[in-house]
Amino acid sequence: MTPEPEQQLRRRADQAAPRSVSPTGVAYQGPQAGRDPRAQAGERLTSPQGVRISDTDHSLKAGPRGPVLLEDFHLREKIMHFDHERIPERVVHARGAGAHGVFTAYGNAASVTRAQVLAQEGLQTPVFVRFSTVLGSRGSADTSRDTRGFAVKFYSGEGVWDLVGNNMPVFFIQDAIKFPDIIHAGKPSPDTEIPQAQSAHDSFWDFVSLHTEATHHTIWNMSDRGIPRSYRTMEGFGVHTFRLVNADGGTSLVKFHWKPVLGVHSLTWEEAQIAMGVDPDFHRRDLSEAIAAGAFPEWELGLQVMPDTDEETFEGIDLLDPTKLVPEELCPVQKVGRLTLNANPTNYFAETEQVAFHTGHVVPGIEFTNDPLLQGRNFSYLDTQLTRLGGPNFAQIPINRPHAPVNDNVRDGFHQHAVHEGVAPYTPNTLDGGAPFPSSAEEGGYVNIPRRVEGEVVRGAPASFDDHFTQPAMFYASLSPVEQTHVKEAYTFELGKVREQSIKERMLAVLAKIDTDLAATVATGLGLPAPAQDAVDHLPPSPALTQITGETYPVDGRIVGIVAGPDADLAGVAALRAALLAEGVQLKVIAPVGGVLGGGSDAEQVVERTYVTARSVEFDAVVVADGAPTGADVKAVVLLQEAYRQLKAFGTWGSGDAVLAGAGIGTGGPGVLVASNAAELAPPLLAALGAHRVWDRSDLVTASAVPPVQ
Ligand code: HDE
Repeated sequence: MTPEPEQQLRRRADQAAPRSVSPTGVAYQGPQAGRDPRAQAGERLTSPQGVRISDTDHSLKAGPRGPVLLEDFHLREKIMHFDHERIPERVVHARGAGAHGVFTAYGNAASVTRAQVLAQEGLQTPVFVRFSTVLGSRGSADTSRDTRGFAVKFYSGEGVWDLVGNNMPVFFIQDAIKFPDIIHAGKPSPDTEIPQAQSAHDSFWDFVSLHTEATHHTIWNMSDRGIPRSYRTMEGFGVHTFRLVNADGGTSLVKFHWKPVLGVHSLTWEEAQIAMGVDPDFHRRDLSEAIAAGAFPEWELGLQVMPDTDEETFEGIDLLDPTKLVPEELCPVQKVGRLTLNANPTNYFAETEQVAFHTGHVVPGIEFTNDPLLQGRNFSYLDTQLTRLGGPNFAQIPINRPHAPVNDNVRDGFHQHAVHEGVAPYTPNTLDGGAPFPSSAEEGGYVNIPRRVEGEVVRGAPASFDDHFTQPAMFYASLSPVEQTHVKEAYTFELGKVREQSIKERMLAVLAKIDTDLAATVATGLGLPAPAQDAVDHLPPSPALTQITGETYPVDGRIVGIVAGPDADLAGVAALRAALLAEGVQLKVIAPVGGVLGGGSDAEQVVERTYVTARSVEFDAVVVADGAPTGADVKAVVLLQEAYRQLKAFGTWGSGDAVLAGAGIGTGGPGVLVASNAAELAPPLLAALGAHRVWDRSDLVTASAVPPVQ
């Protein structure tokens, strides 16, 4: 007699599942389009060799009390695989989040490059993007002050192109040979392994105060760029100057820019710190939830196109020096395409962890310059994959596979997945009829544009690489007063965590070259004398470098918290929700306890956050509904005060102003919107969200008044 399926699978009662929700429990239906045949197949538990397993809960023993037998191949296979589930994390950029998407070319880049991915109007190229922090380990918090990686893999018809950039346009070092030094200085101390994912420690500031070519990148890190609000609100930069080649062989020197459609927007330092504790996955969650909600993150790709001259400079700026940017006012960014992220990964490990980027993955029409940092990277990224992904065949891992046909004559090696046929994996051959054949440029082959190389063999750098201060000074001068205040606070915090006095003093001397007031303010904060040194002359400020533009941006995917309770105007809450949702903004109800408000009524509202689970950082604006509980609960007061300090817009109608008053927030203050009903609140609230923050409130809240009364 055939046993019942339940008995066959030997599920214990507490293992019974209500229904199969994933392929793990779904019956095998043969090979299916889009399914990896090596992923789960069939409903039976098997060994890796396909042997059906009768019991995976007990090891094989000599009698119920043991000992365990060495011949238990199932135990050994299961544990052996488990023991090796982790692979080495990336030495830098270990913490990341990825997404799939598409890049659509506008076609106007055809004048500068023959790369179809950029040049062919309307061409849609699938992409995978991985965002990351640099210093932290894989399990570190998302919102540390750090540079963010912005790596894009284009699966183009001409082969894979990886644009492996950052959210800052400059780098700490000019020569790849210094990379281990800066990273060793930034990583936790070798003796204690403290601190995790922080630059606020002695060794980082020791190095950057000595190695002053790091000054420019460091001030970007100390600015609001070091703590983005979301991956969706970051700019991206290729950093290096690349050489693009068009169909006629004409060359240009080009810098790549990603411009977020939502505008550039950052966290406040308070938000970043709170999020590290209450939601270490802050950016990862934001990205996946936005995509799941259909608020697809978008960027436009822009090019700064500069003539390819013998000097390789533009307006006196050395284009081979990765510590220098080219102000957009001198060379405008021309938009050449749009990136849309529209799908979350299916499996974090298979995709986001195993994706392997490499600056050397380029397609015809995209070439390198002699930037010594780029040249070093072209070695490093291949090399690192050997250890991280266990051998030379990482291009066969699904997320790394080109969408163009591959016939590469490389064979064998660790984890070879292909069963290659034929006898002649070499060139030239007759045994395979000479195949595979090389391609000319006309046939789509990668043919380097001739470029002259000459010079004496030296360990050195051009004289222009010695200018370490004019561009950081220009960057600082370009910021708005609020952003300058944030930079001062960031240096004061970071150097305040440094123990060694001489490092602080040396760093103050560096700051004095950027701006006298900056150095003096940080010195005051540290309790040290301001250095007597003049700041350097610099280029005129570049308005493109400030984030506070006065413009308004789309509000898709923003989140508004609304404080309510059983007696609140729930019809009003429902009306506000509908008005916000129509613009892609979510409303989350915050109430003293969980459950449903107004259960059974037309306007019933599910409580999404309680006073215990809500924290200011997850909302872009806070509304207090008419009828919200007035008894000043300390957690609600903290929520409101934090959101106020974080320059978030407030809204209220009816009796909600009394709740705000209980938190010391007056309705006359900047960005506190009072409406006569919920529907009237929606338009000004949406406008305030589009401006990112209530910048007018900044002076008030940095004055440290507690509570922040107006
Ligand atoms: Fe990287 N970098 N890097 N880097 N980098 C890596 O590659 C390296 C540099 C960047 O999401 C590693 O696969 C050297 C600049 C991103 O998978 C490694 C130098 C820029 C990512 C490596 C640099 C970057 C990496 C670690 C100095 C911005 C994450 C694991 C010459 C333009 C990619 C890996 C991802 C990752 C080396 C400098 C960006 C070790 C030697 C400049 C976004 O190969």
